[in-house]
Amino acid sequence: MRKASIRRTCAALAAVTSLALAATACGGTTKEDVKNEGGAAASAGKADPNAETKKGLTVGFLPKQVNNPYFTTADKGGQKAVEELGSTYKEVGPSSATDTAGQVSYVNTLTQQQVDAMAVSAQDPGALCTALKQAMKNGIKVVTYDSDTTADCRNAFISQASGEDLGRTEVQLLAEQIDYKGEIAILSAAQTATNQNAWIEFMKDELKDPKYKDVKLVKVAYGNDDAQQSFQQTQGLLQEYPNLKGIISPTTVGIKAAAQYLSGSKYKGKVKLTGLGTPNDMRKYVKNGTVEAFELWDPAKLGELAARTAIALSSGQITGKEGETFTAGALGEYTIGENGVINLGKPTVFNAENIDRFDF
Ligand code: RAM
Repeated sequence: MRKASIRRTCAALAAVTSLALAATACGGTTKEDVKNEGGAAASAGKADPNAETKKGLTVGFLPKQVNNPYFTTADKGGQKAVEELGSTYKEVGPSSATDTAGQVSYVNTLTQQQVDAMAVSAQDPGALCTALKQAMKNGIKVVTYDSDTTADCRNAFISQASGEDLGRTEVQLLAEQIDYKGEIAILSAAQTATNQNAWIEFMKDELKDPKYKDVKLVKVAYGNDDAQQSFQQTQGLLQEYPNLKGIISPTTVGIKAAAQYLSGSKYKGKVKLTGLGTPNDMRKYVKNGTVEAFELWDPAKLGELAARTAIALSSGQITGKEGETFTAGALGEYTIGENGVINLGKPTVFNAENIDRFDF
């Protein structure tokens, strides 16, 4: 059977049978697929940095949540790059950040549609793995962006910044604002979100430093990247911990909802808030004194790097192995790091002085 027809059969099988069965039936290519020196490094053979960039590919983007402005901006960056490179872009995805089953079925749909590559932001690291492995077995290149799976379930992960930098700097930003003293809480997104949980681990580790001996993390709350739930969780935190001095919300939806609650309450300017937000969402809260400083990367560039990586993988310029390099258009040259991770760069800290220079 020719590769294309194996691919079609397997995709159809995956769509109509249980995935485990399809995986067994289509599992004949394991030697090629299993080699794992970076990400899944699922493609056989060596990278050819001089290979031509393929045109006419189809690249599917599957964000955690489609109606989240952060992902709208990220995916538009992806779309622009895909189209500039002469390929076709499509986006699918759930409208809730806790619809893990929905994400799995979108992966299966993209596999069935035989896209050439997909860029996925994982709601849950484990849940997507079987479906993503199935996609890779069908010759589809898989990159995760924003929120990773485990390394064997994708070819590369496009990380917004080093997780360690993000976790530690958010604690540093808040601690300075509360003079290194008092109770703090974290308002996160979904409890399963890989990116959020990685950052929270680094926050906890940062707090072990003796300079934070008077700072106490009292609770991690989850607003599920839903505006209303995040607002209510903030309200609940203040009710439960009336002495709370600060909140870190490492999610664009969470920090915006928390700022909205604080700014209309007696806690405005007293309970400090930092985390990850977009300048356009947060501008008014910086200007009205609710928020001093927060950080983020440029989501459009994250999407662009995900798209360019997906196309470089599909073109054979990289395989996802540590040490490979490629040029991502105007973003410049990137080197694949350990476990197939590619870091976009350093995040920007926004405050009253610089926020008007940014528009996203
Ligand atoms: C939300 C999502 C996303 C995260 C940003 C900071 O939009 O949770 O995964 O990276 O915030």
